[in-house]
Amino acid sequence: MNAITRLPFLADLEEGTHCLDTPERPATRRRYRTIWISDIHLGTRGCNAKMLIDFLDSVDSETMYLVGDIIDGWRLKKRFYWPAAHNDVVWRIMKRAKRGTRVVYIPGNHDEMFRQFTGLNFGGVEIRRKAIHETADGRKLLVLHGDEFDTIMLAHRWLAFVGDAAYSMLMRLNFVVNAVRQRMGLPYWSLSKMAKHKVKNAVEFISRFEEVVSHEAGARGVDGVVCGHIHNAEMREIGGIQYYNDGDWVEGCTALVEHFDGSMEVLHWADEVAARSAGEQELLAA
Ligand SMILES: [Mn+2]
Repeated sequence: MNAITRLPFLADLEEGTHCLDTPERPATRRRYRTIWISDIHLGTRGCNAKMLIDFLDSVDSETMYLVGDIIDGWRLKKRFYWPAAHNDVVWRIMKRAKRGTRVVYIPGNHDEMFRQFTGLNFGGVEIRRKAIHETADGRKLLVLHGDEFDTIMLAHRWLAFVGDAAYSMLMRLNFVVNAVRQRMGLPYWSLSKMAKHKVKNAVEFISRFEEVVSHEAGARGVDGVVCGHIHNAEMREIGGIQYYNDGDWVEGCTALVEHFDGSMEVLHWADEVAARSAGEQELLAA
């Protein structure tokens, strides 16, 4: 809790004033019915706050869901890291709520210290454990972070651990094999096969998570589910349930959006920024 009370925006909130380090771009914003973002991990070096600030200044919506791991309380407790850009992200979200956007914050496992405020309204931001979102075309989507399935995933995590143990054993074996090969004057033996084994494990973990979440959502009688947690943006149908993951702002820089007709889309913001600057270059050349 200590790290949280040290966050500078809490003091600013009481005064009701704050100067943004990066001023808001007053450009006309692309409007969506709903925006979902998660896994921002403010308070860590990995967080891509610049990209997120650009996103927040470019889009607007009637409703915005913050689907967990917004602030990384785990890391903040170990080492306090809070640059101006991270404060600017929080303030942009607070301003949005003040302007009339419905902002729903569903804390994840890294910001679970905010779960104790479930049901409260924090400067216009509703804090919920989970939510049911109804799309413009009448579908009901369960919105939650996704760490609640970690216990079910434990069985798989154990398998992944076995994979890890096998991997480190192979590494040791590889060392011995190569020492022998060197003595015999043979070239080094590639590790690529083991690397592929690791990647395959990650892919299996992701698809298993998606199946577990979809199955649980189906049991709760909804049409689909929106989550985050595994830092992998996706939208696909699994066993008649629509699975949506809004990704993250550490590597992926992705958001999930609902258009006004109820159709859904994953936005890849790094691509949008690249396309925009390419367009600007063309304009300059013309
Ligand atoms: Mn998480």
